Amino acid sequence: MSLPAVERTLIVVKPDAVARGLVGEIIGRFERRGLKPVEIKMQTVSKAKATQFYIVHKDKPFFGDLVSFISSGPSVGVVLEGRDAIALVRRVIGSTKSWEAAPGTIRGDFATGLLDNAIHASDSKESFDWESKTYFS
Ligand code: FUP
Repeated sequence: MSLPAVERTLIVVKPDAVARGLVGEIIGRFERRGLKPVEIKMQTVSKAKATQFYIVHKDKPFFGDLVSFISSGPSVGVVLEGRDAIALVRRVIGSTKSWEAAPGTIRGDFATGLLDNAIHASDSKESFDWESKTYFS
């Protein structure tokens, strides 16, 4: 069986998880799965940057809440590199809906709501390209 290709993806430890002191715990889970952090940045994103970051959701009813939440305090963006990184990271973070996220996933262990779900992760190469360019700008 051939191994999957090496990819890069972006995770953002959201303000709820940063406030609760979970940065090391969350990044550590990816490192222990063999994913390597290759870029890292902590910042409180401006509303303007958050609007660009979440532009794919601009017509959704929860867009304003999403922008306000991600810009409500410090967050930590990390580019992770590894085999099948995009899909692997999505498995490690768990379902978007915190109440459905399986125990043992990051959201299953730490998410407390739909907005305060501890972590964001790119779901495709295209979203990684856009989100990493925006977050690290
Ligand atoms: P995910 O990629 O798992 O973060 O999920 P989505 O891209 O579907 O959603 C992005 C963010 O919007 C999530 F953090 C949760 C939030 N959201 C809502 O607040 N309401 C909804 O109905 C759907 C998503």
